[in-house]
Amino acid sequence: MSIAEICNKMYGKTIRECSNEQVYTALLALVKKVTEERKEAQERQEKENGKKVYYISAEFLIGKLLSNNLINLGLYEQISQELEENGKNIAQIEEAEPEPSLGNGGLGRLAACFLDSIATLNLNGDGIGINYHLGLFRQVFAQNKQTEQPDYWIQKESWLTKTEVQYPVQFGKLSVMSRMYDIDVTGYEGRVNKLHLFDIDTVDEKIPMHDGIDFDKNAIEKNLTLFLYPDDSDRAGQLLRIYQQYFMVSNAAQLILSECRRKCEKAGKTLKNLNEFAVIQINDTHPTMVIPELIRILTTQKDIDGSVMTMQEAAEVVTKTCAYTNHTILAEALETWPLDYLEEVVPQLVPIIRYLDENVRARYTDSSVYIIDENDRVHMAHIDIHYGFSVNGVAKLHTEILMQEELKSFYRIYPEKFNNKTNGITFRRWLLHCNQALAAYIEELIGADFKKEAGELSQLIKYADDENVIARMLEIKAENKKRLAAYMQEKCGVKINPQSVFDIQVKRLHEYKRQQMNALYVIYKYFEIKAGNIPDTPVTVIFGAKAAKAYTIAKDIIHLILCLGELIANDPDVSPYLKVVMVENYNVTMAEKLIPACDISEQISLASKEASGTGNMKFMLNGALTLGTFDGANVEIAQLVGKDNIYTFGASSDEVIAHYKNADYCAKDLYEKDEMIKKCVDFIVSDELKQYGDEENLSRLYHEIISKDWFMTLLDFKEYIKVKEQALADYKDRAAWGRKMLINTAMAGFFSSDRTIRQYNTDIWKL
Ligand code: H53
Repeated sequence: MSIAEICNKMYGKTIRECSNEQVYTALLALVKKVTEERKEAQERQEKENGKKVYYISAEFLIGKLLSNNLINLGLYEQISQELEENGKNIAQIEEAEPEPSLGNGGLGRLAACFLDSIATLNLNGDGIGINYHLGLFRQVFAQNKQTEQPDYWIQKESWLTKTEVQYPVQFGKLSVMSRMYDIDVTGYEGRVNKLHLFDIDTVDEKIPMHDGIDFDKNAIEKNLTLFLYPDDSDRAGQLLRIYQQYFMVSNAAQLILSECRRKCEKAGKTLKNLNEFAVIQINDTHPTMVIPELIRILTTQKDIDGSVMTMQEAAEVVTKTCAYTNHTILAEALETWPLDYLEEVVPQLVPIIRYLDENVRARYTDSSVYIIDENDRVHMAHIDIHYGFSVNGVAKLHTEILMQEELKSFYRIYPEKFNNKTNGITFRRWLLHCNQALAAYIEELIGADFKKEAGELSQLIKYADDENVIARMLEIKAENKKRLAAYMQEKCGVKINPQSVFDIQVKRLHEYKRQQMNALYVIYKYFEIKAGNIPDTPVTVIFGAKAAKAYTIAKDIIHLILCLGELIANDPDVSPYLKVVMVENYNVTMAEKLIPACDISEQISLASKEASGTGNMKFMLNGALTLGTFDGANVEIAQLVGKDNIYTFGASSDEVIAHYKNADYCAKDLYEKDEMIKKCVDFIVSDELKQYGDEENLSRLYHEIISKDWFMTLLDFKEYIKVKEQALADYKDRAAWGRKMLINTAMAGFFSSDRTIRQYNTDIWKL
């Protein structure tokens, strides 16, 4: 059926007569139908008896799906043309699609890229997560501060398909009945897999909200699947997270075991062979309880042959089936739950967790590897490492640090479990879709193979000295910048100069990512311009970031940036040369507009703290030059492009780790001894800036920086300025800059998530 037919059937109108929303809904129906046909053909060919990967994750930051699905199903060109012929524009139709905010940052977007690649590589693998009704909050700025609003994304017609699959989930004090919703995951010229999102029918979107997104956290039946990461600064919030996590893994375990039972029966085997049919990838520690939950089920329910496993047998089976990915070394993100919280929410798991811990204690004397510590907190990652067969980090440096520092006592015990899988991104979304002009030009130059084999991009290197090619690359970048400027004007009412350098830092707001260092640079530059040092090319510094609701200093940093933006905009001496913009409610859709237009990609985390980063890869692919520290995947980017095509600075991870060990970093000394540093930091609490902001927030941030500065902003600040100034100076030589851009795009092939997934499959999943 064509769109015209669907529009006619659904609305009795022609495409031209339909609103953009109606055309969107018609396309939704069309894509679902084509996907269904593809699935049926796939099911006819396939005997459902092979091994399958289950990727369990608290976040799947899938973004809008219409264009992604059209591209992957090979329909994009044809549909855009048909729309064009009928007076519609696909980009405008896309605007009608709400973005599901089922994730917060890199971890969730990685999960979405992985699902795309798993399906593209024709691997059998589904995602399992939670159907959050409101996802992450919508960020709204008021009085130069972040406020949080509920973000209702589920509409009557959506990508979700309600299924009849329901499972009972038993908590300590209540039991609920779940329901599974599915989203089809189409691979690029590949198979169709599924993202299973679990929910409960009793959830109440109309539950009263105070102060944006505060609600009664005790009404579990009403709020269980309402929000991603409800505020956990109090006990009720932490309990709610445990409820959510157990809900996710209880459903996962029931789904996985029911699928595997069928396969085992067919093959004449028992669940003792679980690992021949399933591999479970545990994404960070949020799904860790799947391990004790599976053990609980296997030791209480009958196996196919009527037997019931002993604890030891079940633990062995589960260990062979589960693999763990670590995404951070930040202590705050490595979850530990108080045993009495678990006792309250999931009492049935506590004896199992105790058993697992006793087993560890019987084998090892080193108390740092125990599961339950002396304060009766349960270390979730320790469960994963002891009772999983694989532990991976997400970039070379990160894995190195896990093995040598953070998890070294585990590495000593299980060297064979540790491996690295450097993250990747799907080029379908992050090049073919978001930068269509560049993708088309690349195809003109080297053919279409790079779409399936990202490594082919390296063929571009042969054009590194071709003036015409470089000129065209620069032209495409300039067009993308104009497009972004028009979009920002239309959507946010913000005017930016497309002739200026676009310097962009978009990511979650966190002190370790050091948005505050970039803000201090803005202050430096403001002083420079005031002193008559006018930049050759104006600079637009763009930020995008949400801060967790209870993360006070992060919100203060947002406040600082918004105040600086206003101060500079109001200063006629400075505003022609410097502009600071913080985009509201930064999300995947906004990233797709910003990244193709970027000149300088800010990746300035304190070395050792950013496990990998994936934004860095997206920017590089789209021809932005990285301004970054030797952290996470930046290290691998630097190796690939060579030092002339990246701007690196700052203390190495070894130096940083040594500072922490010796406790010898003192921000106050740096502040007091360096006039320029002092001048910039003092500006945070200056009268000029206070006109635009709130004394309390600004002085709290000021004191944090001079007295604590846990992520060593002042340590790298001066070198950061120097290297950023160098980048801005280099920007003037357009041909030389264009050459660097080309080299970045050419070398980005390694960062395709297809490569990452091939490695997961070869080394871990073995599907
Ligand atoms: O995961 C990304 C990394 C990034 C890391 C991020 C992440 C979250 O988004 C959330 C929790 C967490 O532990 C880690 O910060 O460096 O690129 C995907 O691996």
